[in-house]
Amino acid sequence: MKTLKLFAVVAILALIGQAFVAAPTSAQSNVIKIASHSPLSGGQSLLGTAIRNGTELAILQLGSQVTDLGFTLEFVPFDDQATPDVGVANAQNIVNDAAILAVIGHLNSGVALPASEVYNRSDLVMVSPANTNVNITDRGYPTVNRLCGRDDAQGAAGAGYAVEELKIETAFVLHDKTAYGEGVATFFAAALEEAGVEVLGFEGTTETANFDAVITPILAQAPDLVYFGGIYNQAAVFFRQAREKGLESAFMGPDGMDGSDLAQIGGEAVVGLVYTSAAGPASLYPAAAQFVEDYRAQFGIAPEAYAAEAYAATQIVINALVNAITENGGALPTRAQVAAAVRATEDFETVIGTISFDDNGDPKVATYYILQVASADPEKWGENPLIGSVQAPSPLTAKEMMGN
Ligand code: ABU
Repeated sequence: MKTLKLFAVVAILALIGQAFVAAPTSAQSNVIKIASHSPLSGGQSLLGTAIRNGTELAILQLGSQVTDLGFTLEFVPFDDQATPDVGVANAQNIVNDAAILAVIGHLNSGVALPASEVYNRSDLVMVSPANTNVNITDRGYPTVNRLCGRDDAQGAAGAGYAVEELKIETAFVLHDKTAYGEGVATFFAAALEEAGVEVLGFEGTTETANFDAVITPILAQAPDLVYFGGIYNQAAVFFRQAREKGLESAFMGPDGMDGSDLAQIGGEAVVGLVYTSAAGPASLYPAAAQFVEDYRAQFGIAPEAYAAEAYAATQIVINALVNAITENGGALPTRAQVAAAVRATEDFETVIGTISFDDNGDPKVATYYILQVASADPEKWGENPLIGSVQAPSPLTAKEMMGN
């Protein structure tokens, strides 16, 4: 009899425990949380921290818009470690906290793609400051939006510069085998070939330390240009070793190069490297001067790429929260209501300019910046000159402009 009673108690405790673990935390009626989700540790934490900081600064400065309506607003940063599995596990924890009504993230498209499947199943809105892979928005999810441009246009913009300004005739294209790196490299190589440039090689590599096996065939072919579709922490090591081995080709890459750690790791080898970015230099954003000052005062460092975009993404989320609460008669809105309010963003002034989303969550028009590394000193990263820019409509906007 005693044993039976014990079993009953254990069974009840197990059930309570299960309910506690599996069920989403129920939202307190007056607590709203905004999460950031980006790499805060590892080799890409420079940009991941910029995303986290930009989100936090906006909440600190603008959160009163929500708290004035009777809610408590909290910031919850998550570290995805630039790793898809970690991002998905975190995403599951995020959707289980019912007070989280929006996510600002990610840095890596390869993490954002699977994590946003989890958010979307729970109607949780994501606003990405940085993810440029075309499939982020081409899935047409009502919860997935981004403030930056797309890799089809970024690849074409880079190729246009390489052909018209660098006048290259041959190129070797590398990528990091991620959704982002391979995607943007594919668009870049296709645009080069369309322009008549001979692409001598198209290779993926996950090597991070010794690039001898990659460099040797490139050295033998001596291309005019080597492009690396990937992120600075890996690419800078490659570029440095390639120069040390005598490779004289021009170097180029996409927005994954846009971090001062490229100069920190690559040194003189990356001076002169041309990179495209979907993040504008802060000096180009008229409203950003105050942001830069405030960011330095708050965090003691200069904002890296995508910090201002994360701030802008949070501006959009806070505005959407206010609209959704108001439309809900002052009560806590559902996640779906917040997602709809974000998607309805139209001609909204942010620190990076005016934003309108199309029906897929792309900005209706995006700018692609072309910059060149001017110094091996990482402190001078913000002084890299802008050497070109291209504006392009999103695919849906382009269709509308054609009258389809
Ligand atoms: N676009 C910059 C970060 C890389 C990515 O989208 O995966």
